[in-house]
Amino acid sequence: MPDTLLAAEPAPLAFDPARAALVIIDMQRDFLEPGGFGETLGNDVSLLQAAVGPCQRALAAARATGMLVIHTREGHRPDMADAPPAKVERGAPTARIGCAGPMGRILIRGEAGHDIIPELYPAAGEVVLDKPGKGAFYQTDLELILKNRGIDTLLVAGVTTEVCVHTTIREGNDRGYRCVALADCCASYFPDFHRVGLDMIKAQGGIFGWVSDSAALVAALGNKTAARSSAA
Ligand code: C5J
Repeated sequence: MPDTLLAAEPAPLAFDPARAALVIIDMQRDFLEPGGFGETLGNDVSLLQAAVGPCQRALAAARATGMLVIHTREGHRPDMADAPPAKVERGAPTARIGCAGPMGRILIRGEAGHDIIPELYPAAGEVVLDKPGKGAFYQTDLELILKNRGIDTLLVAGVTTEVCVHTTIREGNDRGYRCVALADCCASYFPDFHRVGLDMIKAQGGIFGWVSDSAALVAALGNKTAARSSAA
């Protein structure tokens, strides 16, 4: 039974923390630090820093309840067999996916830039999900992991709001999950896209999800310490 009320738009959402997962999308050095994929595309990567502190607070609250935590990483196999040419051929020819950069080969698994930023580093036992595309469900075992854990609600954080966060929420919504974007835990290289991206989710009565934030999540989970382990 959902026993926890999350302040959200367009309406509060009742959910069961034991059946929810915090999904942190692509908080990787390649997107947040200079010299990575984000910067090679001409972006000001400092704009994404705004999401780090709120993500830390949401992550601490989720960990304290024993909630399932999933960290995703966008990237490709070193042989790039899983990288569609249509994706690779964009951007400056010397700074494309697979090219050498200051943090290793850009957006390639195992390279320094592909790793998650130290501030949000996964704890032992948390799921780290490598994905070749923008959506976390595409060509991954995410749906199987969620099914095996009885998850029905996704609390989604990370970068960027209008690309991988949006795609994942759209994919999750179509698969029947209640998807909540945690607004201050998400960020974009384009502040307007961030704002409008969140508006799109919650418009039309929540056409493909809800929008909440880290403070509301912390408040909702306030006294739910180790909900999952005590429910077991
Ligand atoms: C992008 C992402 N923006 N994680 N990836 O290419 O949003």
